[in-house]
Amino acid sequence: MLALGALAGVLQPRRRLGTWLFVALGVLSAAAALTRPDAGPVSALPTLAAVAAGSLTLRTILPSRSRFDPVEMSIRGRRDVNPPAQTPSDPVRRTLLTAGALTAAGGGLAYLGMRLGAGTAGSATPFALPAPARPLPPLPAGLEATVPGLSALRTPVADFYRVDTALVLPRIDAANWRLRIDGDVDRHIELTFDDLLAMPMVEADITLNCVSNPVGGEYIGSTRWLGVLTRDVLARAGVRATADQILSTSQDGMTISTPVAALTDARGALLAVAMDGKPLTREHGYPVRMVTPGLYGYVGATKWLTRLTATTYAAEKAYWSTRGWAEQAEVKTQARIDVPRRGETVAEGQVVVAGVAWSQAHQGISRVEVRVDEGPWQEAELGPDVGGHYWRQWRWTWEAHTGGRRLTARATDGEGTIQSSEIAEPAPDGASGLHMVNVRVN
Ligand SMILES: Nc1nc2c(c(=O)[nH]1)N[C@H]1C(S)=C(S)[C@@H](COP(=O)(O)O)O[C@H]1N2
Ligand SMILES: [Mo]
Repeated sequence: MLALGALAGVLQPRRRLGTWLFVALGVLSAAAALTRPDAGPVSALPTLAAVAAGSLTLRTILPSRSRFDPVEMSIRGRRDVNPPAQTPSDPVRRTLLTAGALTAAGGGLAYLGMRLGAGTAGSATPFALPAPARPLPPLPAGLEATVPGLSALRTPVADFYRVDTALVLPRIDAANWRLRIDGDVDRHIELTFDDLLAMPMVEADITLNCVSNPVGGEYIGSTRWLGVLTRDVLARAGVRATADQILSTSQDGMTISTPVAALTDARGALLAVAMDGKPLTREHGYPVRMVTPGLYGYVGATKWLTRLTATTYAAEKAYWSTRGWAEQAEVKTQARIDVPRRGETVAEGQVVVAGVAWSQAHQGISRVEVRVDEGPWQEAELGPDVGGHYWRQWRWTWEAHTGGRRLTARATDGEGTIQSSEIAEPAPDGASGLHMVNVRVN
């Protein structure tokens, strides 16, 4: 924006091209703002104000060409036998002062706007969480207490990764929130937030991960969710047998498609209202989001959910399906090494190697093995079992000998299948390959 502002200033003396540049950018950004799904006529106001401010600024600091005419200025300078060095009436000085004041005012306003916008970023109106019909026992203590650097068994909400297309977080008032269920169903229905909370509440420990997570990456988090079963909600509308996809829509227009089967089978897909014992934060989908065990977030975890449409994969394509990502994608089994870190130098002797592993689509983790360089695979000790939809911590004690070493981990799922060692990029349906970490032993 600074560069464009400077460009406008340079262009302005030529037929007021600077003003036209502002107008052109204004039209472009007003169009962008007005075509947002939740836009109203006022969405164009900030842009109009910006164009007006920009043009006014150009007029104020570059009033006309002649004042900057170098010839005129030099004549004026010669005429002043004893020029009052730099009076405020000096056009250059006045221009600089005006421009400086306007820049400061603009910066202040921008800062104020950001503060106002961010003021409620994390907070949403709290509500009393209903009790689950069958509460789960508390989560067991994880291995992180004894292994510094290991991912906590339960990811704190503040550390939970965030991935979405929302430039501005949707601001939803739970009291006005409605969930529309339509498409190929027996009855089109609409649920209020209270309707939802009145249904049987379910607690579930589920690990969520992003399809764009590279091998060893950070786009994964695990927590205890509270919500209603997606299948209970869909049953109220009666999804017809001809539908194979539920297209879910977020307040901001983002769409995600999920197989009907994944939302209605025994895995227990949820419409969640809380994570880690507290209402969802705005970042994570307040007031209601989907959580579908075994599927990557982009095909099962719609945040700011407002609509469920029963349809078919042949008829409707979701946001990412038209942008190079697979229409359907199950989470791939993976093991990640958290400690030691890549490039770390460790002391010779006993070194704890530890991490997490997950296989939400294949009954959780039954084994994790580690090897040093091309050595034999050695079985790691597993942390507490929180169920097949949740990641599992692991740790292994290594007798480390000096030199550059490569640690590799691999997981075996609950069905006995070893994870794929074939290297695949995240696109189109999730990364695969073994996580390797190079360390130095001294
Ligand atoms: N409305 C909406 N929901 C969304 C997305 C989005 O862009 N918009 N991104 C999805 C993706 S790609 C992932 S991985 C998860 C991430 O959820 P989190 O940000 O709560 O961790 O949300 C999913 N739900
Ligand atoms: Mo994602």
